[in-house]
Amino acid sequence: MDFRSNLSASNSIIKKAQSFPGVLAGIAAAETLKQAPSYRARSSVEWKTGAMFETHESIPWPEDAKSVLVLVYGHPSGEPELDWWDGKGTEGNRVLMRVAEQMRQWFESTLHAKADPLPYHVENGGVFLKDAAVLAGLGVIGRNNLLVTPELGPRVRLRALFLSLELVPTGPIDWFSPCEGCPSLCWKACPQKAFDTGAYSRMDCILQMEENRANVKKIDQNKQDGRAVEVVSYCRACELACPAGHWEERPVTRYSAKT
Ligand code: B12
Repeated sequence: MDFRSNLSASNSIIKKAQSFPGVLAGIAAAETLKQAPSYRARSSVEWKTGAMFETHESIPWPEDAKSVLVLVYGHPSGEPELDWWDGKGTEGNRVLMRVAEQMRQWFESTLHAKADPLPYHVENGGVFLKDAAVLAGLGVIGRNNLLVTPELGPRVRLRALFLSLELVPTGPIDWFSPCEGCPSLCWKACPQKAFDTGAYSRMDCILQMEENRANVKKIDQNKQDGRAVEVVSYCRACELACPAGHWEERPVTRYSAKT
């Protein structure tokens, strides 16, 4: 595929992905993602069922995985239910999975190439989504250790697909520095003081998650029969404290492939 058609393919993929309400999208090169910081980091933190991602390197990516399409869905502070874990997943994640599947069908029928919606967990064959999003130009990593987007700050959730086409990446960006001049509100907000050493402590954060799971919340989720449903509302203190992004707005189309 020559450069011009490659560029126009990137643009039409982004345009299609962003036609879904509330979705932003970007493209990263799979080769570049393999070198990203999370792939270089080592950890074997135990958490109930065992190491959370120590096996991630043992799952080889498919050879035809050339690009990664990253999907971003806003979880504004005013829609907390998108983030509630109901035992099977969260509503926000289900939205992203539906969009990923529709993108797969569109990609295969329109561009006649392969698209693979990826699992969420790296140890099941997924990718490190924050790194992929940064490389795709969707934001930067903030002091809260999260992807911070210009549109919604860190209040977003991510999914990705492998694409079998080599495409022009849409990032990274160099014009967005949300933490500059901020008195680290995210660090101060953490109930476990997980940033007290000046870096994110995964172990402290996990303790908070365990506490959240022990405190399920009852809500009338099923509006038809009014049945109470139990959900876990995981801590979001470090994202909700972040002043970056336009809190009330749903994102607008911003991205196009670089020339
Ligand atoms: C395992 C996991 C957890 C674990 C461990 C987290 C951890 N960071 O280690 C636990 C359960 C504790 C957890 C907690 C949370 N998580 Co979590 N988690 C994941 C998961 C599945 C993998 C993350 C991982 O293991 N990373 C590897 C470790 C080694 O690296 P890391 O700590 O993330 O730090 C790396 C990056 O910051 C990167 N990096 C740093 N600087 C730079 C610069 C550049 C240029 C690049 C490219 C990369 C980069 O390198 C670091 C490693 O060196 C991802 C989904 C996925 N498939 O990616 C979601 C994910 C990261 N989690 C998410 C969220 C929202 C949360 C929570 C807010 C809880 C919640 N309510 O959902 C907290 C926030 C924690 C925090 N402040 O980091 C979102 C993040 C969205 C965002 N805006 O960034 C993700 C992407 C899932 C999603 N649904 O979209 N999580």
